Amino acid sequence: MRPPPRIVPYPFAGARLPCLVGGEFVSAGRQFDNISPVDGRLISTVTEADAALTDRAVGAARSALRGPWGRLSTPERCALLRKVAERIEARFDEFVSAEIADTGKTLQQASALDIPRGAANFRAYADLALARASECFEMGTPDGRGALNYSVHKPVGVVAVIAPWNLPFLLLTWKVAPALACGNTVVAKPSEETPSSAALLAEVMQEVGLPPGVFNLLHGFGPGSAGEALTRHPDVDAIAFTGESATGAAIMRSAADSVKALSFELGGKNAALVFADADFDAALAGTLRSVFSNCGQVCLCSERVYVERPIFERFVAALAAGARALRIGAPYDGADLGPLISRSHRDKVLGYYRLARSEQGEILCGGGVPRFGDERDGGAFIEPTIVRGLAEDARCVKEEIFGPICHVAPFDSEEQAVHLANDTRYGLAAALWTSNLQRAHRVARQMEVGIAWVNDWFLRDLRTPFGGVKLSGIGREGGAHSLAFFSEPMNICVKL
Ligand code: NAD
Ligand code: 6OD
Repeated sequence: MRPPPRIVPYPFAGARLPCLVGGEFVSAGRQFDNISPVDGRLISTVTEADAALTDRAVGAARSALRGPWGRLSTPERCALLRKVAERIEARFDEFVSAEIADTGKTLQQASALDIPRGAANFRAYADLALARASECFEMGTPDGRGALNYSVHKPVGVVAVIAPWNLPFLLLTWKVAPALACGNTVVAKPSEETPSSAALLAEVMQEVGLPPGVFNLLHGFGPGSAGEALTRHPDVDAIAFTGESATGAAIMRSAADSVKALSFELGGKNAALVFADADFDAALAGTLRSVFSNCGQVCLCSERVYVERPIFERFVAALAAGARALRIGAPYDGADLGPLISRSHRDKVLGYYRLARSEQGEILCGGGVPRFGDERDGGAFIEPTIVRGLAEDARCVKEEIFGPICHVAPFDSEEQAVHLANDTRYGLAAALWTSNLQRAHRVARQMEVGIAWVNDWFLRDLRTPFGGVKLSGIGREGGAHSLAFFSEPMNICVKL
């Protein structure tokens, strides 16, 4: 068991965060502000990579493929990845502090989920890359001597990794680790909202002695900035992206001319189905977690909760009571819920709160902004909110909101539950709550999603496929799936 984190100051207080290009930290050029969502204060400034710096980073990554990195064996590369995990753990408190400063998330979450998962991602992919087997097929030939086919895995080349702000370190390392384990070089771009844990990761990469250009870090925005420059760059071979579905579409357009390989983890409008035979208390606690974790800013969060009619009123009353009891506050206050990522995201979520009212929804709890009477009023806090009574085609039921809100509705049969859950353009995750194992399996199989949990939510084994269908993504990451995306298999046929 890890000891509770020490609270340390934000490592970049008053500083300007650099990019990392070809093994050098670069702070020249334009900069942008990094604002705390807790109180609206400026916490640091950040170097914005332009097209020229992006080009330098891609060039450095290309050269590094031909340098010492390209000659390392898989065990040597994996040993370096383990050192990365060790250095993250050695600087754990700084990582926690950096993640909290950018996002306002709770100390509990940053120290139990976000930062440990970053280190775990490097260890998991070191293990998986080492354990990976090659295919081998013996074949017959007319001369009777036969031939042997075997596959080797080569890196894809220069990989762009573009991450969102909600689980910044977890999601960036989720792609950087397998990309490096497979021998690629990486140009990473974290969200403009959350540059700090990525900046610490760049320091760690230098500390463990990764050759220059193997890991490059660019800060900046999407359109007209580092994100677009990177995804258009002709010398980037593959893009691993997590973010909004609309951004995925824009990246596809940018990447089309140079026909890049794409792995996309996109948005969700996930359903939870609570059957009357579920363990009531477990379903209630799990649903509260699946709706409100990280202030509703997890792609897997349930924004639509369907409850079987016999327990609907009781379950909804308990859910609303649970939501009202959630404590909203600053990261170190021991609160359950931090702020949203920014004021502009809060405006978007509040827009949906208003829309829910105008779409004839009944707000059961929340629906507004909490007032603290202190500096937190300058932040991006919002009330957890539950709505009922919306039509199934209401925008609040159809569109991803990405905040602490869900709509609750009853269902009367298994068939209806399946229909309601699947009646969406998204297809990321579902949570099913039932004590009937046959039903659980039957219903889970019918969910049009990439991930279904039965009697839990966000329980992760890093070897399993992760991703979505429909608007929720392209491809799968996790375990062998990530290794497959970040490698080019090549067959060698030896005539015997
Ligand atoms: P976003 O799409 O706005 O931004 C994600 C990243 O893409 C950022 O780094 C941003 O700078 C960059 N970007 C934006 N426009 C770009 C462009 N035109 N070209 C290149 N890069 C561009 O997403 P967000 O608001 O940071 O994150 C929230 C979204 O991410 C939600 O929709 C959520 O569901 C989704 N998400 C999905 C998963 C998943 O695993 N499926 C995980 C986390 C978040
Ligand atoms: O757990 C993971 O590996 C993962 N990719 C989680 C994504 C969460 C979305 O916000």
